[in-house]
Amino acid sequence: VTVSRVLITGAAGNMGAMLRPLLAAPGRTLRLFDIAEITDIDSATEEFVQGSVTDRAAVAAAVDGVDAILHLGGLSTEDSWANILSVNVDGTQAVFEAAVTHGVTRVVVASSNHAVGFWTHDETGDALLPGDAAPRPDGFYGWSKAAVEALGRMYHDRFGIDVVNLRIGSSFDAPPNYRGLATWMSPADTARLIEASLSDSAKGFHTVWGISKNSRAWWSGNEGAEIGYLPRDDAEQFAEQFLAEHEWTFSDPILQRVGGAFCDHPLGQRM
Ligand code: 15L
Repeated sequence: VTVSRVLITGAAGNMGAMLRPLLAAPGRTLRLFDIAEITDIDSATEEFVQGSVTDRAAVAAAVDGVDAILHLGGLSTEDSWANILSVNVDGTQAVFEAAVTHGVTRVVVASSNHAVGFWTHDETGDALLPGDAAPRPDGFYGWSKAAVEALGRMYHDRFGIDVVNLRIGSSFDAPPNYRGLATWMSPADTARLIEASLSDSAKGFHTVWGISKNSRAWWSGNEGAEIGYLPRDDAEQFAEQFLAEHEWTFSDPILQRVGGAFCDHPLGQRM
């Protein structure tokens, strides 16, 4: 355990719920923050603060007294420009501002593959797409992730806050579809990535892929390895199930582009 008090924003969301038991550790308190109520608090290891990332006073209160922030709170797919700006951009800025005010030196940000969604497999060829490939957002949602990655860079350069941007692929119990054979990050690997991001090896500023050790991955594990993230799971265990219905070929636009179907989704339309 490297950090004793961790704030998790968006703790009631998919990733938050998945990670709570996995990040629980002796001597560590998880402070859970969400707009939605969480009723199954484990009072030995968790505390709950209800609020929205769009409420600056609530964010400041949640940040007060923690050692690190895992910022998962926000819209997780395409939405209107107004909602994306308010929740994802203003919300993340509120988190960074509170970190400065309260002396929190580590912020781990849930970015997304959709920050770089328009990179294609053709462009990388035999190489793997680096964790810090230039932004090429595939919608307003992906753009907000690219924007908050850059915001983190600014807070790092101005205030020395250690920032890790996680370009998460598909973090679910199992790959949601055949694309997930390349993009999946298992729950156990997600927890490994967070632990690495909270550790001393991740001091500084880092942008890394959040995926498992997938046989079909075409996104690089190098930047993750630099902060000590060594994934162990492989989506290949699900291959048979998905490849019965879909051929694995990079001429398929879903597989060809980092962002898959997000690249074709109507801009600004809630998913
Ligand atoms: C994301 O950014 C979403 O939050 C998640 O729901 C998945 O759609 C994921 O990307 C993905 O690309 O699989």
